[in-house]
Amino acid sequence: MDYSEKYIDISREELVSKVQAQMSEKRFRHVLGVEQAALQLAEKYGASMEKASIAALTHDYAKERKDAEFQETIRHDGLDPELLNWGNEIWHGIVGANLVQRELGITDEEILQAIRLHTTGAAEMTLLDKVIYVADYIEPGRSFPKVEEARKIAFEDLDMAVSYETKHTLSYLVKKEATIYPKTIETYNRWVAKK
Ligand code: DGI
Ligand code: FE
Ligand code: FE
Repeated sequence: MDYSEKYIDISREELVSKVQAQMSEKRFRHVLGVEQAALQLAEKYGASMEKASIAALTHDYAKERKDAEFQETIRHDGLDPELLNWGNEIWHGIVGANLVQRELGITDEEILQAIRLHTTGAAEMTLLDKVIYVADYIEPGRSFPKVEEARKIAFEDLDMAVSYETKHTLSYLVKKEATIYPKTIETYNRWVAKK
């Protein structure tokens, strides 16, 4: 795909190499899978394919950074200090978006927000946020028991796919007795809970 240079001043190929340099081969394959799924969803639902490609390629850009770098970024960028109570799973999107902005020069707020929300979702999600959130869950490399069902729903009704993913992620976290990030609960209340 050719980028218009509106959102990033390098080509897709150059972005792919920069992303590859940040992560393991396995995670890089995941990222390419997310891009593939995101492009299909963007095409089906009418989101920007270029923004979907850039957000998908960068969504896990910071995932292999050390905790100390995230902690330093939270302090340096003046992000909510409450974030310091969390860990890589929550930081790599929310804090990672700032590293993407700084290091790759991406300033488009829609792209940055899709990166920020990709792990937890949110009560309010744009079409691009949903595309990235769902693509991350259904990309071709994912293999968990209900992934085929999630893929089917994703191409029938994107909001239902957000709901399906949120419900299953939350029940997985509860089963593990993981600490639930408040935004994850907000996502559940908006997209899953019966009104
Ligand atoms: O980065 P990926 O592995 O591609 O996927 P992701 O960013 O959607 O999720 C990363 C991890 O974050 C995954 O193991 C689930 C976890 N997670 C999602 N919501 C929460 C969470 N972990 C905690 N502790 N609390 C949450 O609310
Ligand atoms: Fe992630
Ligand atoms: Fe991911």
